[in-house]
Amino acid sequence: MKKLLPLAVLAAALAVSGCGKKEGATASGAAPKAADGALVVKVGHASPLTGPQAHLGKDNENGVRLAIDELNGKGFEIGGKKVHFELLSEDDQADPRVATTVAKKFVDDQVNVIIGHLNSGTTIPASRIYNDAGIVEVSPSATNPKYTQQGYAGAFRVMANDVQQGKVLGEFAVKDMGSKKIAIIDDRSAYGQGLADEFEKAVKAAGGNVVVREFTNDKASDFTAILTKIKGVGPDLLFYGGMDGQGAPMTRQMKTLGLTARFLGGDGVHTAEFLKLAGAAAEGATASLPGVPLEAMPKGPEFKQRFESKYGTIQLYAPYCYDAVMVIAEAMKRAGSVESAKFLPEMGKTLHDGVTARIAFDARGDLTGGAITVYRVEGGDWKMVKTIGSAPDAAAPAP
Ligand code: ABU
Repeated sequence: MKKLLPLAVLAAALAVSGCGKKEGATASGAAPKAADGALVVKVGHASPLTGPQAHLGKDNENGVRLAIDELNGKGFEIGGKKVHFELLSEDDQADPRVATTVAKKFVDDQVNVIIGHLNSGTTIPASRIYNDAGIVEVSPSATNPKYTQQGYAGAFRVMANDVQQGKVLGEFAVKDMGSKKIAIIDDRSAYGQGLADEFEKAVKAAGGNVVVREFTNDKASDFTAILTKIKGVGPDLLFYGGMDGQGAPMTRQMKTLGLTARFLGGDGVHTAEFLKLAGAAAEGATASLPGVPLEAMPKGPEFKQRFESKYGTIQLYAPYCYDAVMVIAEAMKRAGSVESAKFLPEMGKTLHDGVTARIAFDARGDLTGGAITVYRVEGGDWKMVKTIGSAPDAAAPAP
């Protein structure tokens, strides 16, 4: 049991109860009001909105935006008062240093909650700042387990993590794909390296053989040197821990070099952008999603239609961002308050039938029973191979 209230939240709780602080006020200021008199709830969102991951960052931002627009559109009330959710979105450039600057800005802006950041490498350092300020953070996409292992009371995640994902991928490579000689490349990011480490552990536990391990970085575009070296070892599978901006050109360069190993990656390559960038070289590529297929969820297809009619093709994490906002809104509603000191205890009681899963959190703030789905590119599209782990209980009654 690690969920201890941070000092800032305890201080805010005392201020609320002892000093008659106004409902909706953040840790250091008065409650802002919208033009119609509604209480303003500031939702901070951070992701890379420029650079090679901008397509994913915009996807996340639009997932948050859709949720907020729908809540505002239906006149959502908290504690009997109409609230207006306001999106404050910042570009962290997928850079840990920029992310901490963004986090400090959000603290200064007195946001009520954070949805983000997109990357594990930005989420982990930023989370310390949010914890110190007593701000609740829900990550829709950062899968490195360390994020929720730091003991921060306000840190939550709405998808499975890379211990779960790496285990499934390692076992899948050895048992399902029958791989005998496995090569690994990672991008040295918290996500890419962390997932590759978990994958390697699982391969070895399943009796598999890792014959070579190389690394690149999350800005690279030319992998000729490491792929040539790897070709010399003759692997039958190449696992890449990293994002689509590198994974896609890597598959093209594998073809050019005559490296016939099958390509396997994590959620960072399971995107629409990967298909576009890799073209014909994507065919046969396998990748995972730390969740269940959207189509398999009761509200999934309808969400997809609603989202895509406004923002275009879902890249990857938009539905998780949408769910993250809804989880927060419900916790605030149950608490009758938008103050973290009051709604944080409600976060642990979450039982939300979302678009992506039936969402509940364990003591660390991780999604309970997170499933992993394996996909393969066939005919130019991602096709589900199998889902491993807890399937959502669609029939369960809503709370
Ligand atoms: N989950 C993969 C992309 C985001 C991250 O964890 O860095």
